[in-house]
Amino acid sequence: MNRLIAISNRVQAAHGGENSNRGGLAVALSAALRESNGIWFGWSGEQTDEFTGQISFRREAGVATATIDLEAQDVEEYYNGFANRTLWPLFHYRLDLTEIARDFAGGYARVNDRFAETVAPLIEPDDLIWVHDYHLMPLGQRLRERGFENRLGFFLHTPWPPSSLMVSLPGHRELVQSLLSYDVIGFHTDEWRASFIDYITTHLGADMRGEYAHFAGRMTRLLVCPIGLDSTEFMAAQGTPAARAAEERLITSAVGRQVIVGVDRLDYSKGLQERFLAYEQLLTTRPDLREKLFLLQIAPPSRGDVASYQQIRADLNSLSGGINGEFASIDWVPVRYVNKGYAREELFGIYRASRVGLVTPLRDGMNLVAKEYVAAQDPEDPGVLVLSRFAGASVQLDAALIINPHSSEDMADAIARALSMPLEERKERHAAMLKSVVEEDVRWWSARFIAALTEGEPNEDRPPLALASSQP
Ligand code: GDG
Repeated sequence: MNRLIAISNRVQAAHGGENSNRGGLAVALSAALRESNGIWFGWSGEQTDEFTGQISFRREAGVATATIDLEAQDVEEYYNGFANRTLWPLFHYRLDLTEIARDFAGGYARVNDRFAETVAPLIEPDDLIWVHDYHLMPLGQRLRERGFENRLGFFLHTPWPPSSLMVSLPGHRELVQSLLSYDVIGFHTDEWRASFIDYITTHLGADMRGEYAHFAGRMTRLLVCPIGLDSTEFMAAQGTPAARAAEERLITSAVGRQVIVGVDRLDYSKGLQERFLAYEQLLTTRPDLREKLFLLQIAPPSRGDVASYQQIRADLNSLSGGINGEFASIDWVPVRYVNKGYAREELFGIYRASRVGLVTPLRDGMNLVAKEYVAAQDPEDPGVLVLSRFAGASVQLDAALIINPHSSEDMADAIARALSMPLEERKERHAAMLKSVVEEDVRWWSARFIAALTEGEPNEDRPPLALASSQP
């Protein structure tokens, strides 16, 4: 296997902790990086007075990491700015929250240049380079400009928005065009890929032949490659003291009531307000269910420097307070709303103790919580997943109760149906979903992407190389 260089905004292998999402990407990439003696390059998360390009090398859990510090202005314009205040809302169809500012775009270009400049000396001619996510879209082109002809791949972890939204971003053409410097671009679903194809054919005049986009003499494979869970690692939590303690603690405190659980980063894309409103609707229209259930919402804060995230936090405090004020009794609190993170093993126990898993984003590239909820269930007595049709996960997990998160009534009905679903139906639905969670896991995902990226790898879809050179 050629050596792999993974590049992402943050290097997750280097940072653990309760709020981190170490499970998925870190494990998948770490395995591939170890196997190929590769390197994971990214921002350290630290700020420095003046950018020096100095790289800190470390080895963690057998993975070589290389990180750089960024200046305060970089963090403000590139990370808090263009990445989190422009691209994230735009890519989640939230034009109302998308902030357009030239400083942000400038900071984004500068940091992508800084990444290219700093990682360049680490790259050997045969290395495979795999860039991750919306923070680093132009990086491939920046490397090509520096003369690198390595195989370059890019994976988008978010949705790709419809072209009618994409064109509201100043400089959208240059940005999307820069993506066509990669050899492979991966998307979670056909829908995100189709939106991308619509954009490049309509606005750039690119030409699609099979899975390949042809543009300016290059061809780029557009791959649907849904990320999976590290199901082996996650399911190994079963029976550990931490998982058991969390499960027992929740069951004991539930005193016979059914638990409905939600676990989400505190983010407007996750549809938390709509979820709380649907739950309120359920308590209003089904008085018979009151006192027989409660909603446990775990929502560790994220991106607290961005105003829209402060706003959602305030909204949720007020919504949960309102529901509790209206419906609680002396020994029943209908919403347990927790703004802190739990260790992964504890999460396993919490999912397992819950009869309903509520995953109701308004828009989500994939959503790994849905897969975690399925993986944590007891196959002999599984809970029911209620899943938004707007999460990429709904393609593979179509045996969930699929809902429209914009409809409180739809969501409330699905929760009620989940609570009374007969054991046989629960088992059937769960078995179908578990199969996909286990078979299409995170190793399957990274192996699939790396196979597409590796030149010379057997690949029937791939047109002969002569085709590429015959392009204008
Ligand atoms: C992006 C895309 C795509 C949450 N609370 C705690 C905790 N978490 C973990 C979950 C899960 C992860 O965070 C969240 O992953 P998601 O996939 O749900 O969402 P994003 O963070 O938005 O990720 C998404 C993903 O990239 C991968 O491509 O699926 O669509 O938006 O693993 O368990 N982890 C711990 N404690 C918590 O309290 N330890």
